[in-house]
Amino acid sequence: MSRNAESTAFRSALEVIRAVEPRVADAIGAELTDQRESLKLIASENYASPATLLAMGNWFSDKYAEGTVGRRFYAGCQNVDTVEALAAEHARELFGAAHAYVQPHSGIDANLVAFWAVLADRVESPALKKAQVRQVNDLTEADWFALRRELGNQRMLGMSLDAGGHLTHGFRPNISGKMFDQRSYGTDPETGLIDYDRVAEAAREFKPLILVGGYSAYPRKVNFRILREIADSVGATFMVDMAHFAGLVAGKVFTGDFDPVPHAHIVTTTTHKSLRGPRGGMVLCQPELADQVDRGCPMVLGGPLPHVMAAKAVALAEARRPDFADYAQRIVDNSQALAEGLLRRGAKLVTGGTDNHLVLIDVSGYGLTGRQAEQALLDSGIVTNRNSVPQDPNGAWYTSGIRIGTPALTTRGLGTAEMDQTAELIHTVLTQTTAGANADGTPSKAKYTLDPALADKIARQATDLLAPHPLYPSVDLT
Ligand code: DSN
Repeated sequence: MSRNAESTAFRSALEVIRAVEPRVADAIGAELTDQRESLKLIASENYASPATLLAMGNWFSDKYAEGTVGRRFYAGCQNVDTVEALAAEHARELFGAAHAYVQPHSGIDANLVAFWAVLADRVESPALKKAQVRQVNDLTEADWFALRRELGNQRMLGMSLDAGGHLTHGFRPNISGKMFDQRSYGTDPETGLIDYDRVAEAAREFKPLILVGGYSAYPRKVNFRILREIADSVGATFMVDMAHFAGLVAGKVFTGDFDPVPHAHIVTTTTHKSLRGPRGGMVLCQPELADQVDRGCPMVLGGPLPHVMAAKAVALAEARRPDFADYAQRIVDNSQALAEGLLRRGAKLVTGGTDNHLVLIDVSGYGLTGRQAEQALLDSGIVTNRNSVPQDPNGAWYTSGIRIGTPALTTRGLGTAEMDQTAELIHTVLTQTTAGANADGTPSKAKYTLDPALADKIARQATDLLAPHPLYPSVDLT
C-alpha cells in the first residue's frame, strides 16, 4: 500500500466521523499527535500497523458470532469464520502450536478461558463421567452442589505480583485469587531471580492443580522446561501467560527452554504488546484441551469481536514475515542498552539488568516512590508506568519501581545509541526530583518537586530524540 493510500484511508475515515461527532474525530487526531510526540516506554504498549488498525474499523463489528468456526449460535457467520480461521492458522504456524483460540478480548479474558478449560478438563469432566451423565444439567442437585464446591476449591501456584507476576495469577483482589486456593512463588531476595528449587519445594508442599509461569514485570528469561518438570512432578497442569514476551517468542529470540509453547499444556497471551497487533487476547494449547478452550465463548467470554479477529489475522501475518525476527531482536538489544545506560549512571535495577523487553528501576535508590517518579517523568515528556518491586514497602498503588520497555520505541526505529540518550534523560529527571511532604510534615508518597524549566528542557530533548523517527510516517492527516 502506498503512503498516499494510508493517508487517504485515515483522512476519509476522520471526515466521515467528523460529520457525526466532530469531538470524536478531534480526539482521534489528538491521540495521534500525542503518541507522535511522547517518548513511550510503557512495556506493554506498541504501535500496530496501519493495516492492522484499518482491519478493525468496519462492519465486522456488527456481527454476533458466539461459538467457534463452523459451529455458531448465529446464522450468517461465513465471513467471520474466514477471518477467525485465518487468525488461528497464522497463530498456530507462528508459534508452532497445536491449537489456537483467537477470541479472547484481553489477556485477563484469555487467562479466564484457560483456567476454566483446565477446571472443565480436570474437575468437571471426571465428575460427569463418575455420575455417568453427559452434561452438568443432567446432574442431581446433590452432585451439582458437590461439583460446584470442588470447582471452587482448586489450587493454583503462580508468581507473586510484587515479584513480577500478573494480578490474574492469583492476586487476591482479582477474580483469580478468589476462584482458587492460591499460593505464590517469589524471587530470590538477593538476586531477584526465580529460584526453581524454591518453586519445586512450594509445588511439592502445595500440590497445585495449575502451575502458572509468565510475568508482567520480570526482566529475565524463564526456563519453561524446568517449570514443566516441576508441574509434572506434582501432577499439575502447566500454564504460561506470555502476554508480555509473545513477540520475543514469535521472533525466535526466546527458543528452546525459553519458548513456552512446546513445554506448557496451555499458553495465553495478549496480541498488542511485543506482538504488535490489535488490543486483544489469545489461547494456544495442546490437543487434549482444545475442545474445552473452544467453549470460551459463551461460557466465559461475551460475543467475539470479529473486527478484532480480522486485525489479529493481519498482525499475525505480519509477525510471520522474516523482518519480525529482526524487530524482536532489536527490542532486546535496545532494552539491554537502556539497562546498561542506567546502570552506568548509577541506577538500581531489579535483577541488575534484563534479558527481555523490559527494565525495572528500583526508584527508592533516588529517594522516590514509583508514583513520584512516574509523574516527574511524565512532566518531562517520558511516559512510563510505576510498578511494584519484590517485597515492595510501598504496596501496589504507590510502589517503589518504574517499569520501562522498548517494544514501542523499537517500532519507531530508535536504536541502542538513542537508548543511551534515553537513559540519560531518565536519570537526570530522577536525580533532580525531590520527594515532598504532607501538610503535617510526614513524607508524602505522591508529592514531589521538579523544576518546571528542567522538565520542559528534558521534554524538548525527548522530542528531538524522536524527530528522526516519525511515528506512522505514511499517515499524513493534514
Ligand atoms: N496492563 C498490562 C501490563 O501493563 O502489563 C497487563 O495487565
